[in-house]
Amino acid sequence: MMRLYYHPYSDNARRAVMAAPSLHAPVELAAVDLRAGQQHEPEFLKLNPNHRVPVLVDDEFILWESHAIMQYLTDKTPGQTLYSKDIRARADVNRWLFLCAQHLGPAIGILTREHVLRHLMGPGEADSAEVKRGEDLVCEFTGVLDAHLACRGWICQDKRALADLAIVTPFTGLLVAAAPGKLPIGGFTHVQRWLARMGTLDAWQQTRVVLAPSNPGP
Ligand SMILES: N[C@@H](CCC(=O)N[C@@H](CS)C(=O)NCC(=O)O)C(=O)O
Repeated sequence: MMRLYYHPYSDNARRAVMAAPSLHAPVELAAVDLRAGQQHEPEFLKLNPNHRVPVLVDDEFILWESHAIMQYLTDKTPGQTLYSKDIRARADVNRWLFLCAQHLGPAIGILTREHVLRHLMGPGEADSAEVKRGEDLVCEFTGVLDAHLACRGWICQDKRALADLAIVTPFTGLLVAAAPGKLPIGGFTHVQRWLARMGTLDAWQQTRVVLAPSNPGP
């Protein structure tokens, strides 16, 4: 049984967590208490010196970085259909994974920090220049995705792939749960249609971020 360290409110962890049931992979979840700083404890730093979740442990093999974990889990799963062996189809998935890791995820991350994390952990009010920068970047990359989805039901080759699981998590994560209306993507109708479709997946339902009123967040 592999072990996946995560936090329930982490969008980055969620894409790896979602991959596991999508693949029926034998993975047990282990929560890391980020608010208590457990990610800085020596035992955890041995797993990931970057003090971040997710981390996958498969016997003596330790893997951090969420997109790499998704790729590893799919490569380990016989007969899976989320990550093609054909080099061009695989490169197509990779392109969207890198867009997510390098551009889209960090852009949404700016707004998560300004609208959610600042209120929880300080230093308080959102910085309007940062909000504007985050919104511009989110709109730029979401616009590219929206145009791409205009004639497709899924991101890659019109079948569900790792790219869909990777990209949906920041779009539907902590920012949306804790600060509704702060993600400026309402006008992107093709992305909205794709998000609605993603919302019907069991893996998405099972890993949905639900913030209880008594629990203010991460
Ligand atoms: N690029 C990394 C990002 C991981 C990441 O930033 N995780 C956050 C939670 S969303 C974390 O563990 N933060 C704790 C910290 O920075 O100390 C990945 O995709 O796995």
